[in-house]
Amino acid sequence: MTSAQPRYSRSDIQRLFDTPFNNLLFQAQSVHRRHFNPNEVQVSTLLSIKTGACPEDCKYCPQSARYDTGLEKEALMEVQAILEQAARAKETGASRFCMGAAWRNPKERDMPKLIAMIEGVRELGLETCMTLGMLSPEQAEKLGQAGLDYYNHNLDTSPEFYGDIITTRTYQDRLNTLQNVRDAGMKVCSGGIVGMGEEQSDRIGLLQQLANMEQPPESVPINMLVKVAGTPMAEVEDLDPFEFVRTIAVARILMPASHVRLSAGRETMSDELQALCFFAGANSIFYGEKLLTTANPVADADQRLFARLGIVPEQRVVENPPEEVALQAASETNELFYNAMA
Ligand code: SAM
Ligand code: DTB
Ligand code: SF4
Repeated sequence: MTSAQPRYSRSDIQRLFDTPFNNLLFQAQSVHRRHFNPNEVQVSTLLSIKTGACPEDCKYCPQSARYDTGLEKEALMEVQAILEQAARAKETGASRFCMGAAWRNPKERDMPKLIAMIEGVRELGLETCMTLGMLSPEQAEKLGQAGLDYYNHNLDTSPEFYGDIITTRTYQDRLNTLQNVRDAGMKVCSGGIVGMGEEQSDRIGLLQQLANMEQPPESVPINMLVKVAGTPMAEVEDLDPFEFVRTIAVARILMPASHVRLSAGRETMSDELQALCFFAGANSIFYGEKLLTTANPVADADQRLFARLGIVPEQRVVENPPEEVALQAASETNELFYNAMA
């Protein structure tokens, strides 16, 4: 552990949540500017590569086999079909392609196909991300070797509230997977969901877990629960939108060098609320009309929002890219994003 990494107590974090809104946002924006260009937002596109029939019981999730959400289940997609979607995401201006599977964990027989996906998406010049459930150290090693840049695995909520949401895997299982991802040299994407009926102390507990990691995640998705009919969480009460903005601001202050992603839930947020989230330090979004199975704002709407706010997509950073990709990398993302607007 680097000695510079602070450890936050619950009361440190409580104090931030208790700060008057304007002061908190000013502090978050000041921290944000020390680490990032405040007018750039990283843009990722998601694809569900294997949909539904998941054996886990996550109460928020439309893909769990335990709830009847009317979702059509689909087997693992073929590599070629995935690469076509990735190429389309690139054309629309995304810099990272995230592939998600409704699995408890990948099976050994899936590994060669997963590796081919990673190699193919990288060859297109996109950053790669996957979220496939739990990973063993060996699986993490193989995916990292294949060139996977990020692995997404969320803690979802505080250790205290976790057992109310998921019973089929433990908090420690999740921490172990994140450690395996780190040990394999990949970047960690880990965050949670708010608006599940949790207390503020659970939002504090989640952020405390993330911020106190030996090395905090490079990417921290903050999802607003998407309430899906048929899941046990379909009717939970809405979270106060200002409390959502506060959660983003506190994440920004606690993890100043991480990308904080304004993740699921944008479909029901106004442009004004999203603008407040960007001011509070959110600097990444999922872009494209679908998340995994639920709706997301269409690309046009996001392009208009970015243009109105003077925000530009962050340039992608591909480590050791093929030479021709490296040559194009500097200007291409912006061009693609704004060409897609025309
Ligand atoms: N099955 C893998 C797993 O759970 O690790 C990967 C896919 S899973 C859908 C990825 C993440 O999506 C979950 O950890 C959760 O944080 C988020 N998620 C799922 N359903 C959601 C919903 N209805 N609203 C907001 N976020 C959701
Ligand atoms: C994350 O934190 N949010 C994304 C991604 N990681 C995989 C998933 C959101 C899923 C929302 C519900 C759905 O579309 O199925
Ligand atoms: Fe399965 Fe992931 Fe959904 Fe949980 S969140 S039910 S593990 S797809």
